[in-house]
Amino acid sequence: MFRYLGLVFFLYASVVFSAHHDSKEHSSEMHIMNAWVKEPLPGVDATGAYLFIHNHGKHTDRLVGVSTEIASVSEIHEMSQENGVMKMRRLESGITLAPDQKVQLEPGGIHIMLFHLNKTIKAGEAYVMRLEFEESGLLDVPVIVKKIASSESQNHHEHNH
Ligand SMILES: [Cu+2]
Repeated sequence: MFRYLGLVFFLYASVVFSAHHDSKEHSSEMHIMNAWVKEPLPGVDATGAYLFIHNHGKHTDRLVGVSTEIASVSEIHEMSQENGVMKMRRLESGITLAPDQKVQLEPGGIHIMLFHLNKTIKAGEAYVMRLEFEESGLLDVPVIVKKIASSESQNHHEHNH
């Protein structure tokens, strides 16, 4: 009887261990924090999404795509200053993260652009954003809608598409 219980425990423990181990081999190598979406300005059918990514894995990985339930098109963009003018361009090859590399997506820097919003989104709401990594695969993360100061949002809006 004790042997039997021991065997059951062993099987249970190995299932838990392998599930944990399995997830560590995949998406949990990527730590995503503070994902948020800027509440769109009235009448604007696009907005930005931001997050912090830390590659905890031993391999270089790449964020190659993003999708959300709130917009039909999501693109990875970068803003940079060229001759005193803020320019926005699409990062066609995504964001590469070496082992232990951290990348902060933020207003005025690298961001995710959401186009063709399919619903009205308001500050305080939460949605799901799906990140696609070349190695780690798909990772769903919660994103919170936040309002930011109008000067900042206008800054991004002026250089909108
Ligand atoms: Cu953009």
